[in-house]
Amino acid sequence: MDKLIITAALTGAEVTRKEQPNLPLTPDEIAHAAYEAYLAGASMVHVHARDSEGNPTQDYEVYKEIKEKIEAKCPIIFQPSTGGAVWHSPEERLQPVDLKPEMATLSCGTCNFGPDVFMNSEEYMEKFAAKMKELGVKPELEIFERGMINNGLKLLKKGLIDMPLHFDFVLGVPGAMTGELRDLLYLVESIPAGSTWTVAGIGRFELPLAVAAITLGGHVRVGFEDNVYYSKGVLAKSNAELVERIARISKELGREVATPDEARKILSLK
Ligand code: KMH
Ligand code: ZN
Repeated sequence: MDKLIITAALTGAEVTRKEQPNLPLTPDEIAHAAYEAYLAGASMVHVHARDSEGNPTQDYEVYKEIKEKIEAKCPIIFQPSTGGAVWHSPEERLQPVDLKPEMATLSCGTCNFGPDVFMNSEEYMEKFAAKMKELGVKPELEIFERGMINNGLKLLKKGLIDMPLHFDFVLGVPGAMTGELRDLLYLVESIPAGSTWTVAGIGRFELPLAVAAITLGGHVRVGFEDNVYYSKGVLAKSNAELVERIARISKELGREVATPDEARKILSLK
């Protein structure tokens, strides 16, 4: 089994300081949170930018500042979001890809997202994939529902993405697939051999799905984007605290945690 890649999803687009007082918002705060997560065992950060008022933004310059600040602190893999917030246009969402990060997310279909709709038409999935291919950015395929795997495989068939694929199963979003163990098992058995996968359980699904992924040979995403609690009713102190717990459990279960360079090899990053 490969070493475990832990991704820290530091900020997200939806969480507020009201819900999590320690949510990193500014480029300095996000870079500091990335560094703490790296020290705790994360080899990748999934990043959403916020503007000076704390609102989600996909602005190229803000992502550039965050990327540079993280790179100045540690060698963690920088993975910006192209999902943004539900109200961002596809053009806005694509901006961080111009930074040529090693990876970026690529959402593989449309679903309900709480009271909203997260729109990802075939036309735009293809545009996102083509741009990532052109710039040498490896997509992490975001899967919120079973049918989205097929949408990803269609991109593969069209030559817009390449093997080995890397999937992120985002489970437990209200309005999309639930986060029971059977959901994860169904998705894992539905992807092509040779692919890698990680799981991002939302809210109360985060920890049980993470432990399942550790034992199944997958990888794990934790962080305030997905879950602000350490345990029921108890807020986590930091993203790093959530990462540290996963690293500890993984080592207890006999699975070593990957460094960023080891993660680069596991994910076939250039
Ligand atoms: N904020 C969600 C609407 C991604 O980062 O690629 C979409 C999202 C996915 O978070
Ligand atoms: Zn995200």
